[in-house]
Amino acid sequence: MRALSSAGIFRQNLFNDKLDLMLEAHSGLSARIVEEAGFPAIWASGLSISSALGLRDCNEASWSQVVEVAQTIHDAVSIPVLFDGDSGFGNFNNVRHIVKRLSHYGLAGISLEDKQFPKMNSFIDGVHALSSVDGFCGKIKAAQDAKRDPQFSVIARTEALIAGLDVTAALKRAERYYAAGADALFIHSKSGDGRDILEFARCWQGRCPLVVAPTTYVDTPVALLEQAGVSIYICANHMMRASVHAMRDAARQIRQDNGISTINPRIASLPEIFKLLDYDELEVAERLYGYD
Ligand code: SPV
Ligand code: MG
Repeated sequence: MRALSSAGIFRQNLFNDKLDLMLEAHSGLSARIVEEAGFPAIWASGLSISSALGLRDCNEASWSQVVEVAQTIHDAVSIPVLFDGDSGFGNFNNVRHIVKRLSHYGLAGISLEDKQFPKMNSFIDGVHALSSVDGFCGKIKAAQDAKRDPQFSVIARTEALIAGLDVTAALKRAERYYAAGADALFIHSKSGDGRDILEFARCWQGRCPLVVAPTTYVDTPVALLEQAGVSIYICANHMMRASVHAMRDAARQIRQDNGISTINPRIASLPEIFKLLDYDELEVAERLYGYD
C-alpha cells in the first residue's frame, strides 16, 4: 500500500473528530524543535517568517521568499506543513502558480485569506479591506484546480471579524467559500474572549472543519473550542516570539559582561544542536556510502 503523503496525513488531522494543535515555525531549526515536541503539523506563518527575515507582515517579503522558507521547513521535518498564503500575493493567477509549486514540493496545504493584496497583519489597528466574495471564490477554485496532489488542502480564511463585520456577515462569506470548494474554514478574530468564534462555530454546525488561531483569546479553553467543533488550533507565532525574548536576554547579557561566560550554561550546548540536527545519522550514512 502506498504511504500517505504529507498532505494526506494533514487531511486526516483536519477531518478526524478531535482538535489538533499546530505550532508555528519560521526556519528549519524552529521546525525541528516543533517536531521534536510532538506536534502533528506545522504552521508556516507569514508573520513569523516575515519577522525572521526582518520584514513586516504586509507582503514585504515576496511570495518566492516565503515559499522558499516553507520548503526549507518541509525539508527539515517529516510532519505536514501548512503554508500561510496570505491573500494569495495577487489574483487567482498568482494563487494557482503558488499552489502548483507548493503541492508539487509536497507541502500539505495552503490557507488563503479574503483580504486585498497587499494585506496587513490582522492585529495592526486600521482598515482591513476585504476582497470581493466573488473574487475570493475564484482564488479558492483556482487553488483547487492547480493542486498537483488531490490530498492538498485549500483552507479559506475569512477576515470578516477582523475587518469589523459581525458573525452573520462572517458566516455568509464562509458559506460562499465552502460552496466554492474550500476544504476547511479558518475563522479569524482579534477578540479578547473568543465569544465571536464560539458563536460562529455554533452556527457553522460542522459543515466543514474549522481552523482558529486564538492569539488574542488565549484563555478560551481548548476543550471548549473542541466541543464547538474546531478541528485545528493554530499557535501562530509563539516560536518566533519565544526566540525574541531568548535572543534579547542573551544579547544583553553578553554585552553587559563583555564576554560569554555567564551566558554559556544558559543557552543550548553545541551537542544539543548536533543532536537536534541528527549529526549521528551522517556516520551511519558514511558507513553505507563511504566518505569520498
Ligand atoms: C500568521 O501567523 O501569519 C497569521 C496568523 O496569519 S495572524 O498573525 O494571527 O494573523
Ligand atoms: Mg499570516
